[in-house]
Amino acid sequence: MRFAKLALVVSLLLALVVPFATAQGGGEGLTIGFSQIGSESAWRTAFTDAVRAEAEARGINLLFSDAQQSQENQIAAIRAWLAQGDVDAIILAPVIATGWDDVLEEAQDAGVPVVIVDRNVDSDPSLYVTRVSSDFVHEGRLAAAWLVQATSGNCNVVELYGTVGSAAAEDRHAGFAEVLGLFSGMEIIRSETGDFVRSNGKQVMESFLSSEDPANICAVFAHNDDMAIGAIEAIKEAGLVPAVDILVVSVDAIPDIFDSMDAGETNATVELSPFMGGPAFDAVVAHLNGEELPKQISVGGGLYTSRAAYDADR
Ligand code: GZL
Repeated sequence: MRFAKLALVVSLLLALVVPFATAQGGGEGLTIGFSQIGSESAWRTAFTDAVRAEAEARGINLLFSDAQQSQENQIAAIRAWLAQGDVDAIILAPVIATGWDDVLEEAQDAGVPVVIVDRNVDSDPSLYVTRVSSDFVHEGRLAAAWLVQATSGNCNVVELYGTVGSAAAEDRHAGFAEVLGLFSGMEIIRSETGDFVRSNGKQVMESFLSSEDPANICAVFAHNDDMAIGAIEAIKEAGLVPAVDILVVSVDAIPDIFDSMDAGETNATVELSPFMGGPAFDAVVAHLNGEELPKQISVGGGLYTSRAAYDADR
């Protein structure tokens, strides 16, 4: 492997995302609407629980809407809060990137600031205060860098894609494909959406295993751990050994993936912090105090191949 490529791989594995520091705490007495995508994955549920706990700790009156992965439901919830006129701010976790201009303009016209969390919107940044999120492209690059070094740059990969049109899926794919493209022996031979859902991950992996020669599948890259866990079940039911016959790398670092790692059934996961509520509430408070904020506040996460390494970083 040429030195330059190796240097890139190592640099990606060592890169850190330094979160932007805002004033900590505050928000007591505020009423904030939280439009959450749904409960499609264990990470999403952990994210919801963390936001609720943070609001409780700060004395924030949190109005919560679970959109069941429907943008229509998210927009309806935001419009209801605007009509009631009883929210000081809105936190939006957008299911997909497009289609938010109108409702964000309505919120701005109503004087209700919006903070984007997690996935992205393709609307003009003037329509929201800031976005608190991880760097999805970096997550994809990290996963690819680990796979390149684990296979010496020779691997046919099947990809379990997240929700079509979501920034998380689009950007994880982009980062993963960018690094793979540097190595002629690395190729994504199949890619299909499992919508970030565990059962879909199993079904799609079953279809890969029945339509491809399993001996030709070196690894599976799942855009989240839930789909990876579904894929692990499919690999085992096909009589193959996950993490050995077919390497497994994914994103989120949920507790269940470390159970799989302990069992030797998965290889690596990239951490996605569920603790975005604090920075989001801090951004609301800062904005309401008239402070200027950057348009991106990052939460970081590294790649882990063992529970011990993950626990050591807590
Ligand atoms: C990514 C987030 C994704 C998680 C999945 O930030 O939007 O959505 O990786 C979840 O678990 O469904």
